[in-house]
Amino acid sequence: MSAHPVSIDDPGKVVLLMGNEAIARGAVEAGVSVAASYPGTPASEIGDTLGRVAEKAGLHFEWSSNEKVAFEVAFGASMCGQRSIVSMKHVGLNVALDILNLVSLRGVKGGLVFVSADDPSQHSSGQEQDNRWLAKENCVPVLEPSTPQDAKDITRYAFELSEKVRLPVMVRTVTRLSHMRSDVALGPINRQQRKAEFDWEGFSYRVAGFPKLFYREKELNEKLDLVRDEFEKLDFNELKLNGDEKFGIIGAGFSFSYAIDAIRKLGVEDKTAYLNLASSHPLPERLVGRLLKGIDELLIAEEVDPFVELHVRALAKDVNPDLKIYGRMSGHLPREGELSPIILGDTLASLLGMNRPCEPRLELEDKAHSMLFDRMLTLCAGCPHRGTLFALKEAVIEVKGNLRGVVVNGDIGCYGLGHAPPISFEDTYFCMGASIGVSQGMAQVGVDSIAFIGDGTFFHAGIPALINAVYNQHDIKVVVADNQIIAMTGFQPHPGSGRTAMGKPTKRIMLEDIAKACGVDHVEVVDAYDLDEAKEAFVRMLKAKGVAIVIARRICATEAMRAMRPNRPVPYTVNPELCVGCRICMTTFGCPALIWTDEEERAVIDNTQCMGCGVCSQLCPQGAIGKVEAA
Ligand SMILES: Cc1ncc(C[n+]2csc(CCOP(=O)(O)OP(=O)(O)O)c2C)c(N)n1
Repeated sequence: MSAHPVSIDDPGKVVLLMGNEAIARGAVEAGVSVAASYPGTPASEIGDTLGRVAEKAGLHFEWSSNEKVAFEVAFGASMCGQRSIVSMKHVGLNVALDILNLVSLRGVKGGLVFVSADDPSQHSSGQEQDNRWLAKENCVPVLEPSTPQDAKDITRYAFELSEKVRLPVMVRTVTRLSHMRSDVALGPINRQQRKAEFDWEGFSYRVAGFPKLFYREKELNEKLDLVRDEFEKLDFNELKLNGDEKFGIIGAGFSFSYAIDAIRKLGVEDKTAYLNLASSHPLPERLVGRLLKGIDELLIAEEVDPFVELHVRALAKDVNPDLKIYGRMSGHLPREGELSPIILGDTLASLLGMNRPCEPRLELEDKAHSMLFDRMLTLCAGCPHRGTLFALKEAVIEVKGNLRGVVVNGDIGCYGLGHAPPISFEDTYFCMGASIGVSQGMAQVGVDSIAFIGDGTFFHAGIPALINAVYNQHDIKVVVADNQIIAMTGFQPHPGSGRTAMGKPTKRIMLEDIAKACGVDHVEVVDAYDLDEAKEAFVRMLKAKGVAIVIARRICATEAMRAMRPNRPVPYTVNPELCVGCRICMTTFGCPALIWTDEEERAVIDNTQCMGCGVCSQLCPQGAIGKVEAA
C-alpha cells in the first residue's frame, strides 16, 4: 500500500489534500509527538488522518473519551516540552473550556495547538458557534487559514508561535475549508527528537510554589502584546494596497476566499484594496490601520459573527472616523449563516454599483432542487437503533397505555433520527449526555421519561449524570443504544470498541460494568435485533423502581456491512403469496431496504440495501418476510 500523502517526507511535492488533512500534515511537519481528539463534524478527518499516519510519523494519536480529556492529554505532553495538538468541532470547545482556561493562564512549554472546526450554517451541528469569542475570552491567539495550503502552513507555524509566547494557539477552520480539497505543496518534516522532561520550574508547585493566578493576568496581557507585534508582520496576513483605492475588503480566514473570488469575478482588482486576515485575535491594529486610513469604504467578510468587524469599528474611530464600514453588523451581509461566492459577489456588486456576477442564489437553489428528489430523514438499512426504538415503543404502549406516557429524552448520535417518521419516538435532544441529566429533573417533578443515549455519548458525558441519578435517588430509566462505535461522525472507536485509534486491540470497557460500578442495580443487556427480547427487557425496566438501565447491543449496520464484504449473507425477501400489502413493515418500521411496488401492491426488499438483519421478518403479521433460500 502506498504511503498516505500526509506522512510522505518529500518537501516540495504537491499533493491533493482535504483541508483537514492539510492541518494534520502541518502538525506532522511541526514534529508533533502527541495528538488527541474527539470526533465531531467538521473536525473528524484531522484525527482520522493523524490516526492513520501516526505510526509512520512517530507520534501518538488517540481518540480520547471527550474533548476535555483530549486537551488534558495534549497539555500533559506540552508540560514535558513536547509538541502536541488537539482538535475538535466547535461545541467540543465548550467541553474543554475548563482546562483551556487554566492552560492559557499557566502557559505551555512544548507548543500546544488546538484546532476548532466551526460549522457556519450548522450543516452538522445543533448550533452555530463562533469560537473566536472563546479564544479571546481565554487570551488565546487565533489563526484563521483561507486555503488548504494555508491550513498546513499556519498549523505548522502555530507551534512556533505557541512556544515563543508560551500560550496555547487556536487554529480556526470552518466546514468548507475543512472539507474542500486542493493542491498543497509539502514542507519538510521536523524529525528532531526532543527529550521529554517535566518543566519543574514552570509547573511544579513543589519546586516553584503555588502560582498567584490572579497576577498572571498581567503576564497574559504582555504575552498578547507580543503576539500582536508578531501578527503585525505575519506573512500570512496579505495586504494589497496601491494607495489610490477608495474601497477596501477585509476577509478573515476562509471568508477571504469568497472575497477574492468576488473581486476577480467583478474584475475590480485594480480599484479594490484588500487584506487577507489570517490572525483575527489579537488584531494587528497597525496593519489594519494602514488599510483603513486610505479608503472611504470597507467591506468585512467573516464567519460567523462580526468578531473582526466589531474590533475594526472600534479601531476606525481613531484611524478614520469617516470610514463607511459594511459587514454583518451593518446588514450588508447576512447576520447569521455561512457566506458564499454568491453572497459576497452580490454584496460587493451592489456596493460598487455593478451588476451581480452570479445568478441569484434563490434561482440557483430552485434549479438544484429541480434536479433532486426529496429524501426523508432515516436511519440506515439494518440500523440496530431502529429495532431498539421499535421495541421500546411497544414496551411503552404495554406499560403506559400510550406513547405519550413518557417523554423520550434523546441524545447526540445517529439515534437522534428516531424523532423522524415512521419511528417518531424521540422528543428532545440537546448536548452530549444531557438525556440522563434532564430526565432526572423531570423525574423529580413527577414526569416520566426515558433517557435514550448512544454508547459513544455515554462514555463522553453520560457517566457523571448516571452517578448523580443513583446518588441523588432519581427514579430514571436509561436505554443505551450500543452499536459499539461512534457512527455518526465517521465510525471512530470508543472505549467500548476494543481497539485504539491507531488500530491496536485494547481492553474493551463494558457498559454494563460501568453501570453497575455507578451503583445501578437494574442492568440488562439485550440484542437490538431481537424485538421480543428487547421489548420484555424494556417492560421490566419501565416497571422497575429507581434507576434502571437496558443496553441494546448490536454492531452498527454500516460497520457490519463493511466487515461482510465481499461475502454478504443472503438477504431477506417478501413472499408475494403471503404479503397482503398491509404496509405495516413500512409505516411502523421504515427500513430503507423495504420498498413499495405500485404494480404488485406489496412490499419488496431491495437486496442492494438489505444487510440481512432479519428484524422486519419479526414484525410482519403475515410472516411474509423470510430469508432468501440459498440456491
Ligand atoms: C461536544 C460534542 N462533541 C462531539 C460531537 C459530535 N458528535 C455528534 S454525535 C456523536 C456521538 C455519536 O456516538 P454514539 O452516541 O455512539 O451514537 P451513534 O452515532 O454511534 O449512534 C458525536 C461525538 C458533538 N455533537 N458534541
